[in-house]
Amino acid sequence: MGEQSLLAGTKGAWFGHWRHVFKLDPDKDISDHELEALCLSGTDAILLGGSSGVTFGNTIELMSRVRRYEVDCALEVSTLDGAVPGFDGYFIPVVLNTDKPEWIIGNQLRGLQEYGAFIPWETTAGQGYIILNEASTAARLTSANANMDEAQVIAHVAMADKLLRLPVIYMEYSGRFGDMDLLKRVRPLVSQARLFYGGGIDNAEKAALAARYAHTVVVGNVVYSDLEAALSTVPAVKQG
Ligand code: 1GP
Repeated sequence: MGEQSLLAGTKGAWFGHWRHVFKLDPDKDISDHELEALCLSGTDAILLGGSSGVTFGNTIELMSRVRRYEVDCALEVSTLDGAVPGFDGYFIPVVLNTDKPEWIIGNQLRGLQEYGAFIPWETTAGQGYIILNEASTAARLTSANANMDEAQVIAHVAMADKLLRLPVIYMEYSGRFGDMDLLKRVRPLVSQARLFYGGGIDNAEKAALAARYAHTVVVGNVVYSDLEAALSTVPAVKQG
């Protein structure tokens, strides 16, 4: 599937060309050697984000290490503490499948009140998170209703893409490889957003599968457990 289904708004966005992303957790250790391999791998971006333990200090430290390389470096702002200036871009997650208003607009409003004057809007985008692994930290933290049937997921996709017109829809299975049939059925329903997929990609085959349907494939945990496998996902996505 090509990029033709994307309307100009998202296609021209600062993240609109990303096919492959490594997501790094500022709260986890990574050596200079490993970081260099990731930054020079050909990935389109290094995205910093995590569900717990993210602070100003560990975020700015990891950002400055990634900054030695030319690769795009963006931040998912999931805590007020971790809002650090100097990134190429910022994502503001909005959890769509939770009943807890603080994860839909509450924390975001607090952030806007506190930092609104400093937000670089040209390079800031809302992410509509659909959290689909009930065992993940993100699901537990946000009380996400992760056990949804297909019709419910599709309604959430329509909410994000058509009603809210969010620039990113993020099918998040963090820690578990997701339902590729569902991802396949979601893809043609997305007309203006960029569809991110993340969760459980720990080899080239899974990366290639996800890349068939997602615009952008996010690879996280395997970076910390098997660097070679993580690196193998880059050509798998890019050549797919
Ligand atoms: C996590 O979607 C990302 O937010 C990637 O998931 O860590 O399971 O690769 P994994």
